[in-house]
Amino acid sequence: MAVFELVAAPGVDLEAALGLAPRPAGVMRLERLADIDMALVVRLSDSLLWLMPHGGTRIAQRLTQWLGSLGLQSQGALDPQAVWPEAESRDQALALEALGRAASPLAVDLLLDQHRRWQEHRSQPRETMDEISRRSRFLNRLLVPPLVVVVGRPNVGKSTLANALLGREAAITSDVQGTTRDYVVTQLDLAGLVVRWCDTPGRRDTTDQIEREAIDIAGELIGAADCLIGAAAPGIGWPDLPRPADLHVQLKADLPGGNAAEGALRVSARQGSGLSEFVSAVREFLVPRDVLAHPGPWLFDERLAAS
Ligand SMILES: Nc1nc2c(ncn2[C@@H]2O[C@H](COP(=O)(O)OP(=O)(O)O)[C@@H](O)[C@H]2O)c(=O)[nH]1
Ligand SMILES: [Mg+2]
Repeated sequence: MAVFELVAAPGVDLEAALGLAPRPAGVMRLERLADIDMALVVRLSDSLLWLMPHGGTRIAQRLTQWLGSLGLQSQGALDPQAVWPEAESRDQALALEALGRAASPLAVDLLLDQHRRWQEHRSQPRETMDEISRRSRFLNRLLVPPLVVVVGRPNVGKSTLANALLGREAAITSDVQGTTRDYVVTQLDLAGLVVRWCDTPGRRDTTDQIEREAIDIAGELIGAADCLIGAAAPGIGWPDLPRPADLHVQLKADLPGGNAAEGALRVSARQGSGLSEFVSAVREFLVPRDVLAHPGPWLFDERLAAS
């Protein structure tokens, strides 16, 4: 799924420009964008808005056109060598540009090495462009933060987990089931990999309008997730999901009675146990270590393939 990251110039109200109602930071909503597509929309800060449209490449192109017609310029429209005249090559100029928008600290050293790697590849290819492309799909997650969605029944400990990873009280935790009604999205640094972390509210069967919308968002999110995590806890079973979870985590591991499913990680967010193993597992799923360590070039920008 495409992600549009919109950065506002000072004084620009992005939501107003897009014809959307203002929303609190971090709260995800499902919106219709100019009759083009439905999209998950979340504002991360005063100047940062993410659009995650449902549709594929064609829809993404139409959205890009629409955003252009609103005066919102795409970064890819600029000539990198004009912006980075000190770059030794076009590859290096592209790398410097990517460096400016890379979300993850892990991207820095890799990007700085790309000029050399592409030079090597262009003089003596060791891999096909398809192979490079396949690895790059993982590495591109260092530029645009991948979407991690945690799903579990109410009270399983999802928000407490998010808070423990974040190290501050961003999400709301409560003993009362269903009190966290909103989908809360935050950027989280998982040992060098920055992700969009989505804390889902507890799902309940109800005809209530807000709950209905929440359930629609859940469907979109589960489809869009780069990493879907199913959560259970002692006395609280696994959630029913429309597709298998990528990872399973047993929360509240400090409490007795958890029947750890095979391969499930065990975490106590309250005591902090199992957190670093959990972070490693999510990171490994999204950007495997062998991909990070591979010496070949990274197709971090489609324009590299053309030159
Ligand atoms: N013993 C224990 N309790 C926890 C742990 N994590 C969360 N809880 C408690 O479980 C309850 C529900 O947690 P919450 O994070 O709001 O669950 P959510 O509904 O899945 O978001 C709260 O009272 C938390 O304090 C844990 O690791 N150990
Ligand atoms: Mg919660």
